[in-house]
Amino acid sequence: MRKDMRIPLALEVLEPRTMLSGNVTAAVVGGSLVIGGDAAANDIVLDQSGLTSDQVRISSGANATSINNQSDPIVLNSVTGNLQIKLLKGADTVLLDGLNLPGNVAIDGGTGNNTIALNNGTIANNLRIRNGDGDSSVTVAGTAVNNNTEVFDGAGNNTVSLTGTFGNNVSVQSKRGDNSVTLSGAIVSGNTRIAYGKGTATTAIDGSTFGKNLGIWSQAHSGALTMNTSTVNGRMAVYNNKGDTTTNLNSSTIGTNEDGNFLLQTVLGSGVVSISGVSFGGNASIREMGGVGSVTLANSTFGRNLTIQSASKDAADISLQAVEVQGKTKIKTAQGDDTVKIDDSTFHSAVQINTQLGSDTVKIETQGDSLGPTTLFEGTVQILLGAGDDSLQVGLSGQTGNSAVFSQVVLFDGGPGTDTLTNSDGNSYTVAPKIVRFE
Ligand SMILES: [Ca+2]
Ligand SMILES: [Ca+2]
Repeated sequence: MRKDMRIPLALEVLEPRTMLSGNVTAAVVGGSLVIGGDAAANDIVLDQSGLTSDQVRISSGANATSINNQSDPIVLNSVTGNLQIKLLKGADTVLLDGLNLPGNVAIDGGTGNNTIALNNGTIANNLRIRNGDGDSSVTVAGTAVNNNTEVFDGAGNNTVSLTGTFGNNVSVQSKRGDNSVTLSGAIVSGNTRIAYGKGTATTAIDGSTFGKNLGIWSQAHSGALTMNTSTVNGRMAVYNNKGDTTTNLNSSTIGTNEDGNFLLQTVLGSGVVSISGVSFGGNASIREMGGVGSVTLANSTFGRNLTIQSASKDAADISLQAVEVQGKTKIKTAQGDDTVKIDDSTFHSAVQINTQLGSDTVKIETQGDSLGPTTLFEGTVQILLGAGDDSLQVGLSGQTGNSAVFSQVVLFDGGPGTDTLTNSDGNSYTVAPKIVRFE
């Protein structure tokens, strides 16, 4: 209550007012600041405004919470070690506002719908945040953590947002629920690991740099991964075990050298993958094991091999537009009426397209600009259409922009079934193509 408010006498007799949001105890023990909450929804703010570097002020947040059984803020001295906060049950709120701390920070919100935020501070060692079951939110903004950062959420619908500098590894783990993790303007020096339990998983990465590897695991979920204008120096792996997922990677670098492999694997459920303006340093592999799959690659470069594999019995729709692959390219689909389209691309090594069962359609240079770039195959090419009534079209008659150049041995094999080949006049073959099993 503000002091300038006129308080009716009838209310004044309630003073000292009952603290609806409980009490926290705070003490410095052996240089470490130890804060403990109770079963109520505690709400505290820690800051150092106007204090010396080893002092910390603890105040109540908006929901009046007493500290050491008093309503006024308290200042504790000689904080030279760690900070430990345990708030137990209740929808607890804690804000670390501009704190510069010399040791480890561990915050345990306990169960309940907790809100934990760190704003513009420095943590000299590790940061560990834990929430029990409940719908919790964790926000780390403009903060530098010099060592490892770990966030663990229990069951519930949780959000985690990380912005700042993370000096070593980052791990974000959640149990069952609809969870979202956002890294925006984050600079991580070590490995980054994001792991979801069952439920919906939403990962948004924007303007971030990962010094080593980035791994995103989902036990069973449907969800979305979006990555924009970010760099992964090491390897990147995404595993989606169940549910329908979408993956959008844009204007990013994955693997700054040839060891920086990329793997995206969808086990059950449909996978919709869209990659645009991405540079892959190492091998890139996209594997879809179940459900309808769609893979669209545009304006991207691949430093080593590119593998796209659909093992699903449903149709796969694969499109490559203006991609450049240094290593081998392998596209393999299973049952279902699959479609593979390639335009305006350059393949410096061998290409194999194997569509196996189903009435499949392969279209090379059929939908680009009529005067635009051609597709260059500098290595051997094998297009194997497998069983089913398949169709292969290469180029559009009379359009220089829709034609392909083949520099090595070429095999077009229609496989069993009634297959059709349209091989336009504008295509260029160094060696006459071997054409088998087209009717
Ligand atoms: Ca509590
Ligand atoms: Ca709690």
